[in-house]
Amino acid sequence: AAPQAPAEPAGKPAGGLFGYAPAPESPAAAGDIASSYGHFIGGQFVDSSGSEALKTVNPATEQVLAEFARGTAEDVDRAVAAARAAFADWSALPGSERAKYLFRIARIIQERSRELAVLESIDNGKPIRETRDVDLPLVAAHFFYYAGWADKLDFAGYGPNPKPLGVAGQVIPWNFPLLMLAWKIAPALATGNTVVLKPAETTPLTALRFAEICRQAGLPKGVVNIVTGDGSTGAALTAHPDVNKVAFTGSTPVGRAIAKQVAGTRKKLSLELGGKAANIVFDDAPLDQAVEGIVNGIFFNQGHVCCAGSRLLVQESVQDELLDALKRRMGTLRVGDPLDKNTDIGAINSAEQLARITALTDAGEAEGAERWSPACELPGTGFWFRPTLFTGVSQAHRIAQEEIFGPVLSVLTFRTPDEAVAKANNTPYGLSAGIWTEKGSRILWTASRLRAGVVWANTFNKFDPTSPFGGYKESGYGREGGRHGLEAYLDV
Ligand code: TAP
Repeated sequence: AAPQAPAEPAGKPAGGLFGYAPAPESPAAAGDIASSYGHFIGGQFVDSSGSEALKTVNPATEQVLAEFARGTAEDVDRAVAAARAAFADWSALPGSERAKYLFRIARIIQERSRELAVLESIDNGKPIRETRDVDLPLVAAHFFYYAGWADKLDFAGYGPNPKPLGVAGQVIPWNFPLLMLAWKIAPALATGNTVVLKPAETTPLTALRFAEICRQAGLPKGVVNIVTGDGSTGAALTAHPDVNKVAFTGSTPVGRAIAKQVAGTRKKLSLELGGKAANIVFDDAPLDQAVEGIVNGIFFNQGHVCCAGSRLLVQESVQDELLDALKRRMGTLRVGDPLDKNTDIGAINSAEQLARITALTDAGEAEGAERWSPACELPGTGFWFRPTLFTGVSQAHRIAQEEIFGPVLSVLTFRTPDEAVAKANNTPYGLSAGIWTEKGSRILWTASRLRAGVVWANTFNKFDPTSPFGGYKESGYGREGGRHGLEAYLDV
């Protein structure tokens, strides 16, 4: 049955900013994608001031899914003005009232999770098993979690009555489109900010569907605005003089450009950038369990994961045993149709990303590392890459230093724990790491020496909205998630 629009929130003032009625239409079915989309500004879908349209394709079939507007500086200006106009009333609402909207959004996401999971898989290429069991539950959990904070900000540790910043300009990547949106929008709204968000060029559809959910939830106009486009649209947003807060997730080069742009302004900035995580396997680790963690660490979401365990550091004495088991397990991975529930590895998100992965793996071979992949079948059309591992990798190799952002694992070895730590820390990044060992003391010893924002022990790629996430070094600064995630949106 189609979920019903929820009742109006209690205590809602009539008319004005709050006079917006929930959209009457029933939620579209999963496959119901419009042929073209405008922006979502001031609570309505509007045409762009420009005439340029971009296309989003299904990376598993290369078919065009929809056209969408390439946001101009004028579009961004309109969206920021709408967010500014909404800010006074939204920030003045009691936290308990803002929480009701967030709880409502979270519930609608749960109700529409199948539709959203399918849409995300079609637009991004990721397996439906992941969108259904990982992305969507985490998206809803994030809204539920920050809804809980909205009326407790006085107790968040930032003193009494902490103030929102104003209008947040948020730019997100394509690897977890809806989850990155949730990481950005939920804490911003809970703390009383209003938002203009730009989704990535290759994955705009779930953000646009989220705009419908904002209408269904009766969210006041202008509190959330979505402007689609490319890098120029993102740059217009982060450069806009009436934006108070810039939140960016994406590549380190773009993050660096934004940091320069924001320097000397009064904007508060948080950056979640790239990574090159080490997954460290000690000789006492339960190897079967470690193999599962390594596979999850690098092949989850096609390796399009900033915190992917893309470097395996294995203790020399167990290298042969571990690699034999890992290769056997990689041989069972199924690459193919993202909508097939048995698929382990879906499509690479774009032709450009496939070209980047191909170039870096070619460099790995040229530099002398040994490449191995199981002989799995790949579909004829679409963008695909076999799960791949490289042995004989040295620390100076590009595949040991640069983020590949694909299903490619670089294997290095170590003899002592000190050597493991030194090698793990020997990259410009510092986002995450994994440790596999039976010894609790070794977990603590190693974790305290790793320059990584997140360290997993005997697991990998585990996320929870209560837990802060973010990097050291060139992986960025600021934290998202948990109580720490509030700070990015408060004047503390
Ligand atoms: P980017 O090229 O950096 O793009 C990220 C977003 O920024 C996109 O929406 C992009 O628009 C936009 N953008 C591009 N140029 C811009 C500019 N000059 N000013 C403002 N915005 C601009 O990264 P990507 O290729 O989408 O994502 C992959 C990278 O993101 C990887 O390096 C990955 O590690 C990192 N990442 C990090 C995290 C965390 S949590 N640390 C999470 C996910 C991804 P277009 O899409 O139109 O180019």
